[in-house]
Amino acid sequence: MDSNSLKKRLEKYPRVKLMWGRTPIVYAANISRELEIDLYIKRDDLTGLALGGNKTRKLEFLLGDALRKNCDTVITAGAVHSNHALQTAAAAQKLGLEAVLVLRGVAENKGNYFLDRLLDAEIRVYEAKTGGELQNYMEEIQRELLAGGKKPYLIPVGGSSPTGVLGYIKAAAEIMEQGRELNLAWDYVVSATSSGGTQAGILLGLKTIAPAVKPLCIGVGDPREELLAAVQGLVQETAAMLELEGGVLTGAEIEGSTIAGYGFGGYGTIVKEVIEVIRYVARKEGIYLDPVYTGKAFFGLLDLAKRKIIPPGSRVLFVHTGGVGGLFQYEDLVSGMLP
Ligand code: 5PA
Repeated sequence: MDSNSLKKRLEKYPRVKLMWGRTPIVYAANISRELEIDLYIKRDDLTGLALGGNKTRKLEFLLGDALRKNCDTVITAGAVHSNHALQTAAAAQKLGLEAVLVLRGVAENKGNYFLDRLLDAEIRVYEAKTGGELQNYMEEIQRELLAGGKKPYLIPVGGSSPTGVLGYIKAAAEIMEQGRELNLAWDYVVSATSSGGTQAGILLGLKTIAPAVKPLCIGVGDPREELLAAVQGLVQETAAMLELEGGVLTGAEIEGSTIAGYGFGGYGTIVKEVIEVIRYVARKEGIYLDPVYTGKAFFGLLDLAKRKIIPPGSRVLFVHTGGVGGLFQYEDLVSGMLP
């Protein structure tokens, strides 16, 4: 199937425009020279909503669905520094919907949490340990709002529902179109993966329109089995929504594209090796990565290229999924790691 036919299939799902347009792809000339690969960066950190990031793409479809269902309030969840929560609150406010953020951790008045407060989002912070616990709190709030006559729309952690995945199916089509315009056939598309929605969209989208391109989705410390199960489920359900039965990936294909070993002890751990990578990319290309997702994913990319698992001469697209607000959440910790 070609990218236009894939985009046609997306048209039956409502979408609100939150992106400025297509995000740019830039050539990382200095890093390319050092790694002996051709490295391009897709600037999904520049989507145009709040601080930008991958959630904008998912929210275009999620909030399209919420508006079609006449909902008036959006509930979502994440860690206290969640990029997804910030993006959701910003998008909801812009569209005239109320936003309730269900956050876990310790609230400190900085980073994304501070930006959430500037948006006047309703924030509830819990000491929950897992995403599952947050889901229960969200459902409790949903019942509360329904009883009060509201029409809530619940978005899971990371916006990783099949409707959210549609955003990264569209991104896969965009990546292939831009490749054609640049006269480039991508060998690899590399991104961070956490709640699995971005990965599911990239895998299913590429498998459908560009099966020769190899996706490498780098885990950032979440439990691998849970991630694989989430991606498998999302791929299946999204394929059914778009009638892409031929595009469904096998468990082995999903496992093969899910790269472990770069979580540095677990989700949200801030480590010096990753800060070194953030400094390197900032110095070489003038682009900031974040310490929780894109910094770890880029560490993985550098390591795979140095070990020639990504062979010299490969054309590699790194998807910068945003998250720069995270640097300000951990300003003190990161400052202590600087030389
Ligand atoms: C996140 C996730 P997925 O969740 O779709 O796998 O995307 C991973 C990812 N890059 C990549 C950035 C900057 C991200 O923020 N963020 C979550 C959040 O709550 O912000 C879902 C965890």
